[in-house]
Amino acid sequence: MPDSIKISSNIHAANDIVANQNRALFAERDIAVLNMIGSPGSGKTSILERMAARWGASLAVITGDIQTTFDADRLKRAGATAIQIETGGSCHLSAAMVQKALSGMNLDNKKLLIIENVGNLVCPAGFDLGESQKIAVLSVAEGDEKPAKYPALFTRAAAVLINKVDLLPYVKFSIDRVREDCFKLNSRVKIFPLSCTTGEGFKEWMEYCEMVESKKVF
Ligand SMILES: Nc1nc2c(ncn2[C@@H]2O[C@H](COP(=O)(O)OP(=O)(O)O)[C@@H](O)[C@H]2O)c(=O)[nH]1
Ligand SMILES: [Mg+2]
Repeated sequence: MPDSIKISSNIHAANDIVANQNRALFAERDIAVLNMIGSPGSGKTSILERMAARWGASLAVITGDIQTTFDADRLKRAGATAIQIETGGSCHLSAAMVQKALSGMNLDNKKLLIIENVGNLVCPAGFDLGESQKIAVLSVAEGDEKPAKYPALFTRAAAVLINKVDLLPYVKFSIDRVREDCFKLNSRVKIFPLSCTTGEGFKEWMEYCEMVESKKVF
């Protein structure tokens, strides 16, 4: 048992070294970076497509999946600058994977980079990629008890995007409960109810991104 604890702490220590190199690169290039984490199907790519419609190629995205380039293809079609990481099985992105992707990405004239992590509420929360902030995405169809059940992500997330609010008439989900549970874990968290279908909430969410970009919120 002690051996497995040691291996895990070595993995995190090795990851942290590369995450700090990524962070130094982002600071040098004056680019804000959000690490977007949520379940498969919560709407991460759909949110980014709406953002791409506004910011076009100045929005840079690194998107992670086990396999396929579907998401990067979608985001390029939506106008963003996008690159895909296929992890081949890993349930989260590591700082080294992001570093490798960055070597193939032109960051000139980019102010905001979003890393769409592999769909998973658990593992990605434990790996620093060098980001400015972690952003959690939770859709209303997943259930309002998820922040209480999966606190690692919701403790670390600077903002929680509650997506698919257009489905609220059809599912049992309390935004107030999510708000309360998230505040218990992190009293500074910002909550953004969103719908990619109707566009609800995007004005506020994109204003927040602009504040992160201009370093008005950390
Ligand atoms: N009703 C509704 N469906 C959504 C919304 N956002 C995404 N979807 C749908 O949810 C599914 C998964 O979306 P996707 O962006 O691929 O999720 P990801 O796996 O988190 O990247 C797709 O069928 C989307 O069309 C939303 O706000 N409302
Ligand atoms: Mg996706």
